[in-house]
Order: sequence, then C-alpha cells, then structure tokens
Amino acid sequence: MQSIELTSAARALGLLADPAQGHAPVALGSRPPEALVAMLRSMMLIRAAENGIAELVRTGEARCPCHLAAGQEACAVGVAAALDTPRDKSFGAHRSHGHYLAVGGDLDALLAEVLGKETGCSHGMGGSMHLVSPEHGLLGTVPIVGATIPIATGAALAARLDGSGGVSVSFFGDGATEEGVFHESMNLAATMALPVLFVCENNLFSSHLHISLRQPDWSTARYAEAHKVAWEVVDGNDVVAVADAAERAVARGRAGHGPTFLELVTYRWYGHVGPRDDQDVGVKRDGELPLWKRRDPIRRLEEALVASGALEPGDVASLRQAVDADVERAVELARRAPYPQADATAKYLYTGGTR
Ligand SMILES: Cc1ncc(C[n+]2csc(CCOP(=O)(O)OP(=O)(O)O)c2C)c(N)n1
Ligand SMILES: [Mg+2]
Repeated sequence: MQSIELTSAARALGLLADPAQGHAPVALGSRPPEALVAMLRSMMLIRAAENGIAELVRTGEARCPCHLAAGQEACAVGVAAALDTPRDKSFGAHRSHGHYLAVGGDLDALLAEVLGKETGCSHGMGGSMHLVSPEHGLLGTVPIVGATIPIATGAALAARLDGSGGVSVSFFGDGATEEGVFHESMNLAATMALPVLFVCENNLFSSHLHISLRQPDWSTARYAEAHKVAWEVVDGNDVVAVADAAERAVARGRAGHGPTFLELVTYRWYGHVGPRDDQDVGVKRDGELPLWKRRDPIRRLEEALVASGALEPGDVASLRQAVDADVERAVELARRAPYPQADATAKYLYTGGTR
C-alpha cells in the first residue's frame, strides 16, 4: 500500500489530510443519546440509499448520472442537525442525495426521482442531480458546479429582508472553490454580513483530479481568510464535530454576525460518478481508498455509542436492518411507479406549473 506523502501543502489541513489517521471512535460530547442515535440512523440511511442507487446504476435501471456520497455522510448529517427547517434553507449540487435525506427529504421520492418516475421529488424531470424538498427547506440541487452558492447567498439576503431569522446553507465541493461565483458570493456575504453557511466538503478530488494538481494548497479555508469570512476546518468524517461547528456557524448567522465557511475534510468511497471505485484513475486513490474507509464516519459513531452504553451491538444491527428494509421498499415502490406522461414537460418545465 502506498503511503501518503504529507507535503507542506497537505500539512495545511494537518492530520486531516492523512487517511492513516483519524480512525478512532468520535468524541460524543454533551448531546443527549437520542440525538446521537438519530444522527447515526440518518447516516446509515444515506449509506444504504447510496448503495441501493449504486446497484440500480449497475443493473441499468437508473439511467441518469448518479454521483454517490458514501463516505461523506457526516457532512450532510452534522450540518442538518444544526438547522431549523424549513425556516433555514439549504442548497446542494450534483452529489446531494445525502443533503436531501439529511434535512428530511422523502426516501421514496428520491428513489423514484433517480428512476425518472412521476412520483419523484421533481416528478421524474430532474433525476439524481435535481432534488428538491421545500417542506424541509431544501430549495434545490444543481449540477452546474458552484451554481447554488450565489442562490444560497440570495436566500440569506431574503431571510434578512423578511426578518425570518433563518440562515441558508450552501453545500459544495472543493472543485467549486475554483469558480468565480464562489468568490463573488463570499465577498457579498461578508460585506453585507449575511447569514450563510458556506459548507465546502473537501473530498480532495474534483472529478478525477486531485486537489494537489489543481490548487497550490490542499486547504480551501484560505479563501475565507481572503474574504474575511469566519472559518473552521473540521474532520468531515466526525459527525459530532461537524454538528458542533455548524451550530456555532448558525448561531453566528442568526446573531447578525455574518457568514461562516466550514471546510469539512472527507473522502468519497465511490468514483466521481457511478458505482465503480475508480481506483485506476487519479493520483493516489488506489493507496488511499482502503485507509479512508477506515475513517468511516458511521463506524466511528457506532463504536462510540456502543462504548458509552447508549447502544448495544444488537441495536446497531437492528438500525442497519431497518434502513436497509426502508431502501428496499423505496426501490420496489419506485420500480412500480409510472413514468411521467409526455405532457409533463409542458406542465413542469416550460410553463408556470408548480410542484
Ligand atoms: C461549471 C461546471 N464545470 C464543470 C462541470 C463538470 N463537473 C461536474 S462535477 C465536477 C467536479 C466537482 O468537484 P467538487 O466540486 O469537488 O465536488 P465533488 O464531485 O468532489 O463532490 C465537475 C468538474 C460542471 N458540472 N459545471
Ligand atoms: Mg471534491
């Protein structure tokens, strides 16, 4: 196995960039056990859904591009735990099944959307990369890299003007920090002290290019410094640490103290798109992937909960069986659901139709 060379650039992320580190159970902090178990269940549901969708791509049933976030569950779940939905608004990108589920999006409607069915959250018009759940504050996920960052910034301005006290969250990847709109949005949010959480899931890759081939530093938090936005770099595979940081960021936003940039260091288990590992492309991934799998956010919380006595090993198995059964049922429902009628394009895409 190839060892990870910690260059001076990698050291900007400290040990978080070294997947040989950080395998230990997470520190549980002071949250009540029910809240921690809810986070565990939510991460398990996302993992089960991603694995289920991977299988639907393998069998050819899912025909839209599916970008899977297995391995990154703690980012979505930790941030969602800090939100008050639907008052708080969130926005995602191409890899957003987890964001949708973490805020409470309906599993059946996700699976149906992935199969292009009328019962999908976007009536089968959008597929994996166009998810929406307004009843949970998720106003959209868009595959144009960086596209929803300014929209989230606008939603924060709207919250300010409406006096709702809400914050908005933009989930995006390290690749999106290479887009101009990211910098324009950070600048505006800082200048106007808007209540935005800029949540960068730094999984070290944009498609098949490692960040070391794209940027002079592995940490994207330096952009927050430049824009005078408060920032934290967090272990994105530690759901408790993510939730703590997100709570601080939400409190800052609600208090009128402006935006926060959260850099959540994580890694995706599947390749860029689809159900393969992609071990044969991109630098270092073949050596890194087994190590990153040992930094599994789900196992690290599971072990901590069992060690604390909050859960028995049997409870963990029951939780896993329950989410697996939920996903199987959702897949079956989606298979049996109808495709949209031909006139649905006119109804939902081109005229004033609403959901
Ligand atoms: C503006 C734009 N440029 C390029 C693409 C092609 N593209 C889709 S996803 C992606 C990688 C984005 O990487 P990152 O933001 O780090 O997200 P990740 O895939 O790692 O979750 C690219 C380049 C796109 N969809 N939009
Ligand atoms: Mg990335």
